[in-house]
Amino acid sequence: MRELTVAAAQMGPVARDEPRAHVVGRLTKLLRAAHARGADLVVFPELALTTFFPRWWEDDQAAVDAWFETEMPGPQTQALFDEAASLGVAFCLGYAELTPDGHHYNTQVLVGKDGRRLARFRKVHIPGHDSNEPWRPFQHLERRYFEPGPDEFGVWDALGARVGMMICNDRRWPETYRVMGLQGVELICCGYNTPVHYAPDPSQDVLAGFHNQLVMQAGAYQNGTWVVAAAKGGVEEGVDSLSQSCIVAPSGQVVAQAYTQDDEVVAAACDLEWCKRYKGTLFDFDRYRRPELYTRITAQKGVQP
Ligand code: CDT
Repeated sequence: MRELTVAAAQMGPVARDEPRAHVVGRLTKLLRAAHARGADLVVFPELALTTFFPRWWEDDQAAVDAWFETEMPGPQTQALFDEAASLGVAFCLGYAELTPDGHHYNTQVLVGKDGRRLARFRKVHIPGHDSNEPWRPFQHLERRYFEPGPDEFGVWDALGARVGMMICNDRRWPETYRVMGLQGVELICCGYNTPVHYAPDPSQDVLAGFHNQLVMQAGAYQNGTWVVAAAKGGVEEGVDSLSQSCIVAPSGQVVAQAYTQDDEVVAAACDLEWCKRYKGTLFDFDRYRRPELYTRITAQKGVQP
């Protein structure tokens, strides 16, 4: 058995004026709680260091850039890296990244047990809109503030596993899982901020939790992989966001789930060999897939009736 104990470190709301140092203190406390439960790897939410700022239109680019990190670790986050290294815990952290040449990405890093960065992933599917839409009770301006990540979904040999990453909206798309599945992924780390109210179609609001689990359970099962997903949930600056952080087995079963809307750790011992039961049978890609009949998936973007 190859076993990895993983934790989803869910966060409650982060206020607009909450200092980074305070947020890092909360993350460190979660890290310690996860370590006390035997975690080898702790997954933190998307944009974990700040409030979910795409809910506001902001004209002043300097004010926008203040939500971004220019270094990782930087002066504010070094303490988290140091604590993780001293505990010997790996972690996955989501943040807004501003590169030296001026690119803005919604980014997640995988950091090893020695505190060194193992991998970096930039969100591929950027949801929401890019213009001010005052008819909405709040904005979802990810498409204004972030560029889509330029790289395909990678999978890395780390922590004795094949580890992949995705960020929030990526988890809704089957291509995300399959591209990683085709690289033998065994564990996918995901952070998310999901407002419960979906202004373009409020009939979906009541289904937010169902859809969250639906996509991750399907993705895990259809690709024979573990999925660990950490939310930043609760009512943040007046906007209710989904919590329900969870760990999903390759069987598609949810094996752990958060029950609060606050800072909370959920953990599970994941048998990585369990992936083979699915990858080697029903979803033996090499034996059963028909890629010659799927070319439309990469050749075409929208619907062509
Ligand atoms: N952060 C993020 O990607 N949230 C989206 C909200 C979609 S509605 C614009 C999500 O898929 O959960």
